[in-house]
Amino acid sequence: MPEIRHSVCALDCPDACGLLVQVEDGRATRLRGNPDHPITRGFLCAKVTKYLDREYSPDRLLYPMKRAGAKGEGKFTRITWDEALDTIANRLRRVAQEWGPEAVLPYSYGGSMGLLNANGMDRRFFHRIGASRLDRTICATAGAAGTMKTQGNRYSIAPEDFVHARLIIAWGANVLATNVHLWPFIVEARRAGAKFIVIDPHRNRTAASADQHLFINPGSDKALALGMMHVIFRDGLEDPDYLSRHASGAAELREFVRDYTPERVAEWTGIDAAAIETLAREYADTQPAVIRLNYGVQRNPNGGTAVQAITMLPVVTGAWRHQGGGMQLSTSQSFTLDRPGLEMAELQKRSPLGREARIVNMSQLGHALTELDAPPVKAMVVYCSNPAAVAPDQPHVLKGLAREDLFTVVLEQFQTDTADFADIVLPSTTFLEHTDLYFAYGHHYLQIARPALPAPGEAKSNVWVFQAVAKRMGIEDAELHMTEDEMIQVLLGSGHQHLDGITIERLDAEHHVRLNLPVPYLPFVNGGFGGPDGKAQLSPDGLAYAPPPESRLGDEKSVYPLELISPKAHDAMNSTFGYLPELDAETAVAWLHASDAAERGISTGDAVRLFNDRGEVLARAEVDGKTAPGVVAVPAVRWPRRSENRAGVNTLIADRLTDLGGGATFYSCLIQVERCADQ
Ligand SMILES: Nc1nc2c(c(=O)[nH]1)N[C@H]1C(S)=C(S)[C@@H](COP(=O)(O)OP(=O)(O)OC[C@H]3O[C@@H](n4cnc5c(=O)[nH]c(N)nc54)[C@H](O)[C@@H]3O)O[C@H]1N2
Ligand SMILES: Nc1nc2c(c(=O)[nH]1)N[C@H]1C(S)=C(S)[C@@H](COP(=O)(O)OP(=O)(O)OC[C@H]3O[C@@H](n4cnc5c(=O)[nH]c(N)nc54)[C@H](O)[C@@H]3O)O[C@H]1N2
Ligand code: SF4
Ligand SMILES: [Mo]
Repeated sequence: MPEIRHSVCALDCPDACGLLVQVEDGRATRLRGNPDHPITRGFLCAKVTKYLDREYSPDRLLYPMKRAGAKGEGKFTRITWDEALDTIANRLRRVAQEWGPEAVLPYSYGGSMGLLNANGMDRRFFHRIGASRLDRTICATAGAAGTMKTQGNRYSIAPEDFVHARLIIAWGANVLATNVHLWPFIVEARRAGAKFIVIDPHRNRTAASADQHLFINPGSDKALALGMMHVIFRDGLEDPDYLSRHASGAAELREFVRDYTPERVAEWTGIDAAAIETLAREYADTQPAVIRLNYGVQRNPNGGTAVQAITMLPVVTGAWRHQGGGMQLSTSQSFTLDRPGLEMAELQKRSPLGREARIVNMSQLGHALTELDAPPVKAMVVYCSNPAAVAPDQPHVLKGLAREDLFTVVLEQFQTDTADFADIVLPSTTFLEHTDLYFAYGHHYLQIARPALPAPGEAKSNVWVFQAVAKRMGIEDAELHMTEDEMIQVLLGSGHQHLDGITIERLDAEHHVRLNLPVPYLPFVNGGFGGPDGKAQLSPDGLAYAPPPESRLGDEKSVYPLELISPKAHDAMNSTFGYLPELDAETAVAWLHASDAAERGISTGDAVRLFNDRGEVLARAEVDGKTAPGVVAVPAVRWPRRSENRAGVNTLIADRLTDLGGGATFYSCLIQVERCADQ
């Protein structure tokens, strides 16, 4: 008889699906979505439906290894865990003695969303040794900062409430690819008559399925939001009662947006003035109206203030009053777990450093590894991330990783490019093999997962590794040797009302437990904003629009005429499935507009080179009008080692930061495209 075990998908996705793993004779034979999970509803995305292939892939890393060739070459020999742990403990100790503990840099992001394995014992370990602190900016900090500016907190409506909306705008949000469990709620709303509009520079599957798709120039969303507010105030479509009770700065905002006429905004955004007028009026006149904003809008130098401006819209129109109205960017702040208690920044005081360590921005890793001084980075420990593929300014990242004097440890499931540059590679468990607690950034259910499958070979969880290294370094502090359940107890012990009644026993019994939020959950129906006066902040300080410097309208003069975006691939999860050759069908492709292709003598299927001063990337052209003229899209992220010249799309992308939140600006890049000569 097959046994069914519960788990949770740990990939970096808002849906945080509940999983059912069918196990026969100790081996998983089927993976499916939990039909009882109110958001998962029994189905999974295409990539995780096939996750057992990844779980049992012959390419899984099974044993600790040490480097046996040049950095980057990928030659390794098997060693024991004893040797691996001793080497790491000795090198980290030596680096700290010689250069100071801040010469050690942790590097991690979203390979797993598990709180214990990616945001728990690792943090305690690095704080306790006094390592540099990593500012984890690569994905969402610009949007978080922009939301905070307007709302003062980051609450969002629940996905279930989208069914009540009568107008839904997916704004820089590729729902069908990156958040597919929202889709059934959108379908239900549309059946009841809702209109679905997509604002995106790329006609992806979501845009192609919409009632209306507005092609927007990358990085011009702030201008569009200001233009919409111009029309709304000009035509008296705002909600004066909501504004007077729950917002401050509305009068200044009204003055400020007078300059943002639809005609002016049309020039920046590439959306014609009449369409901007219609969009604004439809948005203000239709209730409930909801904006599904996603992180696509904030990966450009205007990204933080763009989100700040967009989050003003439902305040101005009072959309927050209605069930199914308002905004969803991330639901994560509703999970008021005791994260500080888990991470224990105070352990820095107990470290040899004795104070707070310096902060290194992960979006500028190339700079950190090649230019940072006092102290330079001399040791790096990478887990849940593949910076050689995902970080901007790839040439400098690879140059830094190739440094002979840099000691690099990589905890991985697969032999990524980053692992190729390691001195020591440690085999990691997958989410099906270890215990963890999961919040979600697209719904309101907290979940626990216990190991559903045995770890293959000698793979270990990150929690185990950081505890073991601490022991080898002679660090016996109890905080570094807690059990996983003790760490979960800490997380649940914040005392916040959203966690009322949620215990580890309940999580184990029910697998997913809804946060203690009212039904329906209307976060701002009666105000409730987090600013000092409890009101939404509409002051337009810092909101003036200028095109991104590195864009066709930008002031950074460039000989490169095309704007490059590299949004998420449908069948990928950042670089997580990059070992699969079949993924190249999506991630080795450059979508070009027919006019740009014709000018360059390029047809579908041609080998092309994309280049700028930073480097060159090889791809295959697809010409089909999925972008507007002047815009090229390359779905991300291909493993550099899968390409002929070991250069992924991030080769072309600068390490410039966003205006708020210090985020990466992946979707702000100028390039030229050429047909490869010899074909
Ligand atoms: N299938 C799949 N799912 C994923 C991921 C994946 O790699 N693949 N990655 C996960 C991660 S880490 C994240 S952060 C989320 C992200 O989820 P999303 O934010 O939905 O994904 P992105 O592709 O980054 O951006 C969304 C859309 O924004 C568009 N866009 C780019 N620039 C602009 C702009 O300036 N303005 C506007 N309006 N739109 C713009 C892109 O063309 C894209 O269609 O998805 C998660 N889910
Ligand atoms: N050009 C371009 N670049 C981008 C983006 C883009 O849209 N375009 N998106 C950016 C965004 S939004 C993000 S979030 C980043 C994502 O960047 P990352 O979070 O670094 O990338 P992933 O590829 O999701 O995962 C990294 C690795 O984690 C490993 N992993 C998974 N689980 C575990 C575990 O439990 N333990 C250990 N040790 N390892 C584990 C996986 O095997 C995988 O190789 O990429 C960014 N880079
Ligand atoms: S990647 Fe997202 S949609 Fe796919 S199974 Fe995981 S949580 Fe669900
Ligand atoms: Mo992300």
